[in-house]
Amino acid sequence: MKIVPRNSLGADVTDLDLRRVTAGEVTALKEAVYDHKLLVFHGVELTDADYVTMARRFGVPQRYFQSHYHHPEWKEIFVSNNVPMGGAKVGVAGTGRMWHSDYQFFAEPLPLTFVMPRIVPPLGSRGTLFLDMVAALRDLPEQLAKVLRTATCRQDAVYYYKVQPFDIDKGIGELMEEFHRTAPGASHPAVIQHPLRDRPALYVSSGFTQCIEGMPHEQSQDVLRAVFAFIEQEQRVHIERWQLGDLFFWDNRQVLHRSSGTLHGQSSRSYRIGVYDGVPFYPGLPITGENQP
Ligand code: 7UC
Ligand code: FE
Repeated sequence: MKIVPRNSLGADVTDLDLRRVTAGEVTALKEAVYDHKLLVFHGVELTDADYVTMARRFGVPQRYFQSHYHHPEWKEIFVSNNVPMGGAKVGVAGTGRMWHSDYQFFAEPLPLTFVMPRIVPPLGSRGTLFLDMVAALRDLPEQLAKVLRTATCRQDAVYYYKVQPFDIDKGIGELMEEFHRTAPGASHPAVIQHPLRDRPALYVSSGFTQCIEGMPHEQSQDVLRAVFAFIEQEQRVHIERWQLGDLFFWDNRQVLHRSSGTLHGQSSRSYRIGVYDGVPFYPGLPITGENQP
C-alpha cells in the first residue's frame, strides 16, 4: 500500500487490494483520512458486495434515511444515478449539487464518506468538489471568525428534497412536513473540534446552514453570506475529476463537498457508502444512532 500526500488537500492511495484489506491497512487508512481529509484510491475493482464488505471494515455503514436512495440489493449503498437499471429508475439523479457536509442536518452527522463512480460521462466534466474547512477557518477574516467561534447554527436539508414519482399530487407543504417528520434539522456549533486531531474546522455550508441561532435574521444572513463568499472562492475549491477505478474517501468533519452535476444528456452513476467510525462527530456529541456499533 502506498499513500502519497499531495501538496494541497488529500492523498493518493495505490498498490492496494481493497478486497483483501488487512486490519493494519484499515487502521493506517483511517489515520490517513483524518490526517489528509480526503483520500483518492486508484485502480479499484470492487463488486457491489465487495464494496459493502470493504466499508464494514472501516465502521458501521449507514442506511440513508430515505429508502428511495438505496441500491436494490444493498441498503448501505446510496445511489446517485440517472441511468435506468433493468428498465427501472434506481436511486436519485442530481444529488449533492450544493456545498454540504453529509448528514449535517441530523443531530448525529456522518463522519466518513466513500464515493465510487460507476458510470462516468466522457470529457472529464463529472467530478466532486471539495473545500478544506480547517484552512477555511484559519484564513477567515478575524471579524467573521470571532462571531463564528461561539455561534451555533441551524441546519436543514428540506430545500434539497428531490420530488419522486410517488409524490405525485401531494402539495409542497405536505412534502416539506413529511420530510421534517424524519429529518427535522439540527443545531451544531459553527466551529467544531476534531475528536482525534488537534484541529478546529468551520462547520457551516451554504447548502444546509439556515441561520446563526439567537442572532437577528438580517445580521445572521449577512455573516453567513460573507463567510460563504469567502470560503467558496474559486482558488479554494479542489476539483476531483472522476475516472473509473477511483474511490473517494473523506472526513466530513474537515471538508465540505459538492457534486459538479452532470451535463445535460450525459449518463452518470455513483455509489456512496457512509461510515460511522465509532467516535463522536465532535467532542461532547453523544453517539446515539442505531447505526452505531
Ligand atoms: O439528494 C441529495 O442531494 C442528498 C442530500 C440532501 N443529503 C445528503 C447527505 O447525506 O447529507
Ligand atoms: Fe454528500
